[in-house]
Amino acid sequence: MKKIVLFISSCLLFQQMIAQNPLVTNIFTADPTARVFDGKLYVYPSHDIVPPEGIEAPRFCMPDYHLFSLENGNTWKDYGVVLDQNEVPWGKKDSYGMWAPDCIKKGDTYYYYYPAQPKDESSFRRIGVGTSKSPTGPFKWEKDYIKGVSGIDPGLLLDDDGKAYLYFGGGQELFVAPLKDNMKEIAAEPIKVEGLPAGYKEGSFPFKYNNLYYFTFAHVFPDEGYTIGYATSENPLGPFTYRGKIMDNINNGTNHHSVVNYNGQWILFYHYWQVSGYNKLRSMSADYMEFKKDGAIKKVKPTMRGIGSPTIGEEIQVDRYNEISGAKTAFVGGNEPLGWMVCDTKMMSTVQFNNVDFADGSATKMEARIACGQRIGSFEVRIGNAKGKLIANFPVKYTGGWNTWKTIETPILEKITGKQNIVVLFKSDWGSDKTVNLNWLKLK
Ligand code: FUB
Repeated sequence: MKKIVLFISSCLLFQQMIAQNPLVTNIFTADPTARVFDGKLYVYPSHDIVPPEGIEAPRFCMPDYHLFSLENGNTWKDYGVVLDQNEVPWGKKDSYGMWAPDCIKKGDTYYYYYPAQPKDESSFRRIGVGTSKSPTGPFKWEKDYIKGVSGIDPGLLLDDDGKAYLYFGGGQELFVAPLKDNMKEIAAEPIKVEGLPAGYKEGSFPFKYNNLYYFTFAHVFPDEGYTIGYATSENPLGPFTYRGKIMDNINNGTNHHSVVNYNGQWILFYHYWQVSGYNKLRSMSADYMEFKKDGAIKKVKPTMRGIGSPTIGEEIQVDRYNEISGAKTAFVGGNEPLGWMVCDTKMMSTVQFNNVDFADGSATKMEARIACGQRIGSFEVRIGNAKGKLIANFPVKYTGGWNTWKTIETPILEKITGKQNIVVLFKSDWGSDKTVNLNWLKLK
């Protein structure tokens, strides 16, 4: 165990410096439910920990919940523990079973739903609820669990007519029940969510788009493992029609997700274990999602790039690219801080990085961290594509080798504002098969 913790600590240190995905690296986070409240993006995940000394972990070791908000488009603020397992009024003490939660707003009240192991041992998990006037709590926890509901992974839908529905469960079948106006009791017996494919399912997450109800869920295919699937219906209670996968299996132990529209862009939140290398210490991630014209969801591929939007003064880690052509990425060597670089940059190779925030256009210079092992070359930064507007030109010279790093800067040639996709175009004047190794760019 000591070895696992040491390995994880060194990974955490590394990830903190360069991370875009996963979203946070100071703790492990799983089952991310993202919500937008009054224009601000919040995430309500669960929390994986390394089992404390002497604790026999019950599958996952999950003692409490944190919650996060997105600040300045790029930083996740951690509000600390919102609920500890031993504060659950009806919960079994030290059960380490605080699995996937959800939070929604009705009127001026926020309702936080969570599963936990009940002390009356009446079920594997029951679902409790707490209320607050703020999305970040503190929440007032109901003394008892929601009667008539037994299962994991609450997913909430608040319909346009003010009616709310609680979806939940894990197994071959998932369930839905309408809630009473008080949001703390079910208004009718849960029914099976009809129309879903065979196989193990969990992680219910419903939402409504273009008057269609989308029911999304984690779905295990025996020969593939965990995927994220979706089904649609014209009725929140179903029956639904299975429409396919949103995310293929990503070699994960589990996957669990949510879908949110933030600033006009759809985002899929999910988890992965890229930091720990261990499928019970997961890290939440997010990538953009798109709909087709017929309402189908395009499959989302997990990226390292994620949804971050670096702005003036922040490192643009170009190895977290959106597209790359004629170049590769590799681990940085030499005396450089740990990180990754774009390398083997052939003549006219490109790397594209989306959503760079030029803000009010006050940046006048661009910095680059480079290493160059040949005599001369250059790279350009353009807007949109390789033929787009030229905004910066970096001549490069021998820095002492491909692992000898130097920060160089050049003027930004035109005032650029707002969020832009940038393309770096590499040019080798000597016909060499590589131009420069590039660690990061920065607007100044
Ligand atoms: O995080 C614990 C459980 O693993 C969740 O409740 C499931 O959805 C799966 O992600």
